[in-house]
Amino acid sequence: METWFFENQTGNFGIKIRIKSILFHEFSDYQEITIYDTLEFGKVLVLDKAVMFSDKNEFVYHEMLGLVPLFSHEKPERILIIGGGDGGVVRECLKNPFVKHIDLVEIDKKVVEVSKEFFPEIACKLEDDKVRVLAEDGIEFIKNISARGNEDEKYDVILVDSTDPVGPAEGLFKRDFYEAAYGALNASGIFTAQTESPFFNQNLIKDIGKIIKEIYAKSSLYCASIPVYPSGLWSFTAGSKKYDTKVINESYKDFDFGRLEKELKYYSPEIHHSSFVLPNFIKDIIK
Ligand code: AG3
Repeated sequence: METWFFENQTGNFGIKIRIKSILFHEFSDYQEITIYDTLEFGKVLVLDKAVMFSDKNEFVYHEMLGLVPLFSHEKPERILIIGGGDGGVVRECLKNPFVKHIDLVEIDKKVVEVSKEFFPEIACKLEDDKVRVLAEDGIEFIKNISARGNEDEKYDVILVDSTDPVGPAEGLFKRDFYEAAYGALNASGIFTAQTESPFFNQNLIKDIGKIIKEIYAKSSLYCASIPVYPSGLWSFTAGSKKYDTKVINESYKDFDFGRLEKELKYYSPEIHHSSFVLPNFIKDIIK
């Protein structure tokens, strides 16, 4: 008998993935967590019925969310990741030579636990000496840092690796969160968030783009192709106090990207630049 998992992505459209078995299923304090073993994509993590990643193509999202902002920053030493309990973005950030410390603030500690158990290649750096994992509410965390105004606590880069803007992640798509993130960043800090599909979430991308433009000196949007996400095309929105996120910072002019080639399956200096080249319909969304 064939068994399929369906994700209803828009209410009128979705994807189906043929599954070999269900490896894990549980309701945590925050969400429904399911892990499938699938024929096409290997293991797949599903939160509240939405696919978060698959073994076969997680690299696209994690490399692009982690590396584009970091390599446009001159010296990203302190990083904050909100969400991302699977550890994929942590793994990527540690490929940047300047990173000294990463705080990962994931509200649902169950996501961290199951990722370590079922996705060791993704969660592989969660125990690294440079990494601190906190099971806290990311919104509160950022608001507190911003309110305290203690320069030593602030970050060079803040990354939001969230689920869709429903349920536990809703507040991560709101203006007061973006303002608090600004306050928790150093004077030349960069903020980047995953901002859904340019085909299906145009209003969301437009609204976030507008807010980021108002708050930050520079704003930008870049895309990557992720087969298991709604429409397969995904957007990331960046706000920057100083650096141009579209270009790799001069501080990497002697950095040997070739050395990372084996570890990087999507990101490269060429992809960094080309991911900001947008088709007209996306330019229209953010203009
Ligand atoms: N976070 C973004 C997943 C959004 C996918 N949406 C959907 N399938 N409806 C992924 C977290 C990976 N660290």
